[in-house]
Amino acid sequence: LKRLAAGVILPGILLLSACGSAQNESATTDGIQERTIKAGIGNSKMHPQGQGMVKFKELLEEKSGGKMKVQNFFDATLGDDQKMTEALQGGLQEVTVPSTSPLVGMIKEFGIYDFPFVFNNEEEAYSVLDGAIGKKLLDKLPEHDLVGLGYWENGFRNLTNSKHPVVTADDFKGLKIRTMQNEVHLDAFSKLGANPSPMAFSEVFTALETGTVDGQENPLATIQTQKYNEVQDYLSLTKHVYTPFVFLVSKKFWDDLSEEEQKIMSEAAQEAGEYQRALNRKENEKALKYLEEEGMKINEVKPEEMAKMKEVIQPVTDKFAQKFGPDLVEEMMTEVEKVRGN
Ligand code: 2Q2
Repeated sequence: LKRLAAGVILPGILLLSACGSAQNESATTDGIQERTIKAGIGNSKMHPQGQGMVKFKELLEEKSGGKMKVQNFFDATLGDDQKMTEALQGGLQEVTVPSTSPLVGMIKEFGIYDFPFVFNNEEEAYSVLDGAIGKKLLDKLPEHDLVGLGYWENGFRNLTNSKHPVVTADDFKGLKIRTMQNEVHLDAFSKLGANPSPMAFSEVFTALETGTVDGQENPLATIQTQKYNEVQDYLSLTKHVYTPFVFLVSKKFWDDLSEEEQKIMSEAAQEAGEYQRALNRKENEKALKYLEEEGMKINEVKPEEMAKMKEVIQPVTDKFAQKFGPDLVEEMMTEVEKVRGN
């Protein structure tokens, strides 16, 4: 009888507890429906941004009890930043995490992040992005059928080219440089005497390989994962702009979510963003060593030369500050001074 009882009772208890936990599980996830989220980026899966998307997928699937599934697409297979952002606006894709720079044609205020030599380090950038200013810009997204869940890190941009080292402000003269599709970058490189050529990210490697352009500028992890070292001889550590990524969600999709679904999606994007920023900084350190081992001729740029570059570009910054909102620019500079002063 004991054996029988044990036989019957135990599974019964297990069944009950299973039901119970199943019951609990459905209780914690009853505001969550089965959903599939197409998430596309331009970088590769191995890039810190790609690893951030893998983390986002893990976190959201875990938080939703497996109901909200993320399909990640890398290497611009769903298109470049502008195309994927338009797909979100049309409700054809749910998530993308572009640089803010190619979106300035749509949300002009994002252009303040393209001003050169504003931030000395990542902490200064985070104080602006994660504070009132960053939020002000995210709050402009819904009117463009987009929702912004925070900023990830593309990072400080450095120049590569196939002609010569860039050590002084004069060294940009005559270089054909690919830029993002962004009017501030275009004007700034023109002011330095370069010949800027705006193009989408996925076209850059071929343009460098064929010599259509002499150079490009991107953070170190991107230079490594895009294998630009195979078609570029010189790397100059200009650190001329800090570019953020912005985590975008289609508003059409977002408005259909329950409060609970919105909450866990925000949490997943935020937590994956913290992970991605830390990974990006680590990978940038490793990329520098890798690129040196791969034979790139690397040069630092002296602070006084950076100051000279900033001075040459100042008329461009002043022009766009008027366009993007002088108060907003003033607020950003004040925030940076405050953090720098601490
Ligand atoms: O130079 C670029 O275009 C890159 O910095 C990209 O903005 C970035 O890598 C991603 O937005 C590409 O999807």
